[in-house]
Amino acid sequence: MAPHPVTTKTYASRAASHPNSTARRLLETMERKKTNLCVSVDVTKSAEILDIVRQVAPYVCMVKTHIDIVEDFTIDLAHELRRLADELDFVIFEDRKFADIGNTVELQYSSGVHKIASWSHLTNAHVVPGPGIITGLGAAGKPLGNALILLAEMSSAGNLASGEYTEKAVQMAREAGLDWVVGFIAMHRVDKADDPDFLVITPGVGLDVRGDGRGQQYRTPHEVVHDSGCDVIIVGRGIYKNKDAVAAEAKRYQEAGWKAYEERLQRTA
Ligand code: S5P
Repeated sequence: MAPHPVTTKTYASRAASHPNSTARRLLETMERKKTNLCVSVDVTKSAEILDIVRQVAPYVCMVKTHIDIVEDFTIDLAHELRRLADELDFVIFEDRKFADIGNTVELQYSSGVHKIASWSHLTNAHVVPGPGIITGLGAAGKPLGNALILLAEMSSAGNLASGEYTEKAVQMAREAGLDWVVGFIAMHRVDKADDPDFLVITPGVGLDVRGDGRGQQYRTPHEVVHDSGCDVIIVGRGIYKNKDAVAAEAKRYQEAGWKAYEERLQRTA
């Protein structure tokens, strides 16, 4: 079977023709820093988040947050993350997984204590509510140059995002337009050969273990990027669980992810 056409292209060439400024920035950063690694900083104290971000920054294209787990959150944390994103050259992805009607998600995205739209370049949404969730979030995020990805698949055992559900998620992205919905959380290339240039961003990545005892399922960067054709690997605990090796682990995943990308290009050249 011929490889998916997107997997034969460089990140740089995809950046050049992308209509969304956040996707363009992400793809340009990937090429410039030679990394398809997104670190998921799932810790609960602001100082620890900022410490991990500073340590992993040289090796990442993107930092992913769960801002609602931060116990000492103030908006200063968000402003500092945004400042670091510019200084240390990465994109911010708030993994909020919105899942309500359009009017509610617009408020959750723009307002409350977190004001996510004001500092997070990228966020994501479940498609359970239907396309209204995409337009609701777009009302707040599009004017700011942000981007949205949809959860078309999940990494956890027994999840319901498969088959027709996944196909409908992809169809909703097509209908929304690439200037706002730039891709998916998915485990493989869920888009078709003639689709616009969607990003497939993939969690459940680990080099040392295959699971976490709570349903998470890990695959290696090679399986994810080379075999499944995904674009960005998300790694959380694999990088920050050993506090003394955060930078070293980030470098290890960066190198593994980039090698898998280079091998994918060679295979299809
Ligand atoms: O299907 C999913 C979607 C996401 S965004 N499975 C996931 O694990 N995630 C997120 O990726 C999850 O919320 C967590 O922040 C990260 C994986 O973390 P790790 O420690 O298991 O690498």
